[in-house]
Amino acid sequence: MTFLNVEPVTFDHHRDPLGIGEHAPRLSWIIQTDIPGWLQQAYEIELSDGTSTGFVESGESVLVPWPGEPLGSRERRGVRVRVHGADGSASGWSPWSYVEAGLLDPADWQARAAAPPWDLLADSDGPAPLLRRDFTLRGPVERARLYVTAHGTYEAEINGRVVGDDVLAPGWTSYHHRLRYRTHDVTALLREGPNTIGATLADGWYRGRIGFAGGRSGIYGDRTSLIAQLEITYLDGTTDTVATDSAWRCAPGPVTAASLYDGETHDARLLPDGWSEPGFDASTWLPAEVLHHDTALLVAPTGPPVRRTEVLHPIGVLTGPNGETILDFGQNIAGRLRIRVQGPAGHTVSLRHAEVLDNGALALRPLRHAAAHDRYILRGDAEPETWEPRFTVHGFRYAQIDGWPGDLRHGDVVAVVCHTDMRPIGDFDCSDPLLSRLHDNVRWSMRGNYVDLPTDCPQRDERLGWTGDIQVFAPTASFLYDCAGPLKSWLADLSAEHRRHGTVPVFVPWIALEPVPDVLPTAAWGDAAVVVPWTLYQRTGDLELLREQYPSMSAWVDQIAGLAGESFLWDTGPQLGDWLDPTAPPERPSEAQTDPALVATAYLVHSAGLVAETATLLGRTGDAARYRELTERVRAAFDTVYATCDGKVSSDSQTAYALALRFGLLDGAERRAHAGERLVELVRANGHRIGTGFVGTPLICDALTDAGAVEDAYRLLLQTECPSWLYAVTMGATTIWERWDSMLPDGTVNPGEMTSFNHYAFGAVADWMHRTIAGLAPAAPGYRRFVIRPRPGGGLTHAGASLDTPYGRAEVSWKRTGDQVTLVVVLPANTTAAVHLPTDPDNAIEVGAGRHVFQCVPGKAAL
Ligand code: RAM
Repeated sequence: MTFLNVEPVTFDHHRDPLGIGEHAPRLSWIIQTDIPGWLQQAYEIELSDGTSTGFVESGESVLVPWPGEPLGSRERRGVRVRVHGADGSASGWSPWSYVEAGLLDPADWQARAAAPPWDLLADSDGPAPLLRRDFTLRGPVERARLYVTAHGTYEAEINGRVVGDDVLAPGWTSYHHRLRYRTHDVTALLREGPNTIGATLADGWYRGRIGFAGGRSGIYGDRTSLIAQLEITYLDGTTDTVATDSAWRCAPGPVTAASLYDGETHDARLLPDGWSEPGFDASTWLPAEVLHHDTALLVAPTGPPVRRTEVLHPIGVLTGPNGETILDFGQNIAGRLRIRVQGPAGHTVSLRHAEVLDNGALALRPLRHAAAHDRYILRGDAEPETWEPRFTVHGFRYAQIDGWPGDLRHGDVVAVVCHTDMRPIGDFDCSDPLLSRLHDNVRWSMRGNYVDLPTDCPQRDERLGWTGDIQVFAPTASFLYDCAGPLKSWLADLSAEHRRHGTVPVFVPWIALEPVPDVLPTAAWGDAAVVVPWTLYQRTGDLELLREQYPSMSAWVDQIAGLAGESFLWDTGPQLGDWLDPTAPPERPSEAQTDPALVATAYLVHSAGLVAETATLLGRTGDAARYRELTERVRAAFDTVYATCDGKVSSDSQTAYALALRFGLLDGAERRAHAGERLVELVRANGHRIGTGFVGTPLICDALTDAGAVEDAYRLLLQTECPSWLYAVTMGATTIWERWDSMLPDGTVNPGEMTSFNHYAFGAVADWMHRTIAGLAPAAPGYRRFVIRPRPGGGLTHAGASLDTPYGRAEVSWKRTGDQVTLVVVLPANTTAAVHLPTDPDNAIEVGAGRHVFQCVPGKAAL
């Protein structure tokens, strides 16, 4: 008996399709079957409103256009699907899945921006006031939705219960252009009769201090406000709306200071008992002031919110040089502590955070102007009090606990990991424990650097959406997590900032900070405008995303082509270059070995080529021809100016060759071969230690592999001496470091003022591990087709990767026994693959869905 089932339909890139912003979300489904080589021939979609497509002859099962009437605001619809196979097989209906639209029209919003009066605020990062309102429900409720956001960060409550499990809502978008709201199903929190809704409101990114070099406060506004609209539908079909307005009342709450960087102070004695429940006396509370807000800026989320995703217990209790109690959580994370404490009223417990220790004490210098210091002032209850800060987040592994009353017991202090709750989809594992740990570290750096947006680091006074970092890391990010939804939102911000500033800022959302007050085009950073959407298209098959980003993608290339002018070389203006290559002086990270103009011109070729391909896909033939010509001209200029006739490239550095080879910048097979040989020579001469910065690092292992030197790529990757990927692992790293030597071999912290222990950029090599060590790579957008080409080496005895692709789960693993390699490939339904056996990498075997086992013996055909 075979089986053929369709999993519940999913909508666009939503993890939870409640309150979506699309009128016509695209539909995807995964087919589970044991029929080998199964391919879809036709599908039928049925909507709960009776719409049916009938059988549509089509193999598409990913991001299929919405087949019915567009959704209206608040509208909910069920969807199910069944499929026919090319072999005549037929599935039953999938279970129903439901999608519900949010408020799609700015006119749907009645909520005003309710602002606590000045008296309740400090300059910035001070108290987080409470807002509340009582209301009465006329009868039993059928359904209720809370549409909510804020200028600031908020936590909402209804009848004494916290609404949802979002952390740091509404997250950070480019608030000048877009402010995300959330839709919560709050039906179960309401009851007939008296009810209360309330919220705690902190400054967050909107009004709090953000940015390096002292940062700035009040960047988006000097007043925080809550924007909330509770819509109730009664069983009898009538409705009521309770929205923020001047009827809301405000008072100080227990949070007396809240800063994203500096931490939170919570005085539990100040919590008004029952403040978000009916019957509370709020007569002394001050009326909220109603401020203008632009409802056109409100957007629904495209991905999941930040949540608490894991709890870690300390693995050790250490004593610092002055007798301090320091907890070691064994893992560098973004998050905060949760404490359970009992003691006298008014007693303060202090919590400080750091990523590493310096001479046994917390290393606070790398945090720069981020105090990362939380304080809890006890209420003095008879029962233990539990507290976790709500309006801050820290990057840490160690925490110093001061003022703990009594003995600290197991379970009293735990670390709560917080980040965007993306679905983990990809994994890698191999026989080398250091390499497996490196991969874990990459994943942890992704987790630590996705607190609502892709950041550079989670701990110091920075945490900005640096474009270059995600540009190099996007292929790895999109393998480890389903981050298409979150990145789609960030790219919408990128486009908005791009339009506003006339170029792509080096970080998005852009905030003007000394010493980079101006928005200047910067190679490899601004190229995120092109590379990130292109990468997501490759990994998800989302062509609409390319269409949305196309104006920004093409405008970026047009601008740079303009700067390059007649010479077709981008050799003007300041650049970050091959940032943090290991030879750059600690205080001057852009002074790399590789000429920044060479990097910039190489990236122009790369981006112009990707825009040409995008234009072709979008049917813009005129643009496609123009960008192809531009690509060729810049490439030719690069080749003439930066390469000799025998394939030697200027700067003569690992990065220069990696760029020239991977971006296809050199004419002639022989010259390319010479360039490859020179790269291998350089890598060997450097004792297989890494010589690249942000730009070269994601490319070098591929460049070596292409040059026929896969063993050199392995030796580079498996190197443990500084600088190398595994050096940090041997030094006990649990995340990827910003610098190759963030910690020096003697265990001291790098003297550079910019030294983070959680930066994902150098972790970009994980993409090579997935595609080349394990051999799992897309050959068509969305992994509709795979290229399986594992390259066993480096003394590994086994390796493997798995990925939940848009079509379902794919797995590749190999195991070496003597000179024989067993390769196992599992492909999801409706996909095909070209499998290149390690013993015969130049030829491909065609396979389809199902499990395939190959015994590869050198010199023999596969079994
Ligand atoms: C640092 C950031 C980031 C990098 C920029 C250029 O401040 O941490 O990683 O992209 O500089």
